[in-house]
Amino acid sequence: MCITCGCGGHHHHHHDHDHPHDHDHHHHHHEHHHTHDASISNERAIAIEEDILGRNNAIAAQNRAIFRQKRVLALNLVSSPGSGKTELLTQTILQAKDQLNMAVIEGDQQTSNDADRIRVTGAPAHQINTGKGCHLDANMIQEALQMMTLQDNSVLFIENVGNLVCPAEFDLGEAHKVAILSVTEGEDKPLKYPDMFRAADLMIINKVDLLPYLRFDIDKCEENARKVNPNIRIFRTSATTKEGLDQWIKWLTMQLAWCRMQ
Ligand SMILES: Nc1nc2c(ncn2[C@@H]2O[C@H](COP(=O)(O)OP(=O)(O)O)[C@@H](O)[C@H]2O)c(=O)[nH]1
Ligand SMILES: [Mg+2]
Repeated sequence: MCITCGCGGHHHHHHDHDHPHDHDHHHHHHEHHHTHDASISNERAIAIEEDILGRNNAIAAQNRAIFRQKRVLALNLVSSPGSGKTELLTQTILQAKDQLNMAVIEGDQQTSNDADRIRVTGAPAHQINTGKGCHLDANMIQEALQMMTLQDNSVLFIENVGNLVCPAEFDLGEAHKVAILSVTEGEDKPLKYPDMFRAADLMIINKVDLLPYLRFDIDKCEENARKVNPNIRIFRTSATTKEGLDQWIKWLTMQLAWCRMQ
């Protein structure tokens, strides 16, 4: 749960000031625990979590309506830091730019490095800095959309903050979450971070060019992912050698066609 990592702190403090009576009423017996996050009651933590996620989902639904209206295929790319999200996007854009209209929203705690890397390809990129935030939320995407011009029938890649835990819980309005796992991370990660691999419709196993140098059992990795999510689609890629990119681009083209028929 994202709230347990502390990133919900700001939200619930505001909330306390906005609606003090609600909480007095519902959580009267826990009143003395309220001052510090560390001593937050379980029951209250769940109430706060539901509240934050409920508000996020409402904004995500608005984003989804915008994407639908413009026939935009929005994808939420989630992974740990360094799995190759930006590199994969850069190479995808270079390889597919004659066939597909693509734009990127980049999420990182600091810097505009990744948006700069994307812009080199010629595709538009908008950078969001989350500061201490460990994930993007639907409101950040809504604000970014107001600063971008979304093309009809285009693909919008949203590169989330590198983190295999918190982004699983936050719907941004995307059509699919795409989980990227690189082969240097170990084949057990789908089992250790099941929420993320359950939330994703597609897993990309990246950096397969490094397989000869590692003891990474790629079949076992796929088996582990299917254990937590039997319906997950899986592609194997290398952003460096471009192996497997054609398959991924074909999938994008098919998803976009599907989007246009809705
Ligand atoms: N060998 C290899 N390196 C890769 C591949 N994809 C990305 N990298 C490298 O991995 C590092 C992290 O990539 P980056 O795109 O910044 O990852 P991100 O943090 O997920 O956006 C960079 O040094 C990339 O050059 C790949 O397929 N093979
Ligand atoms: Mg990146």
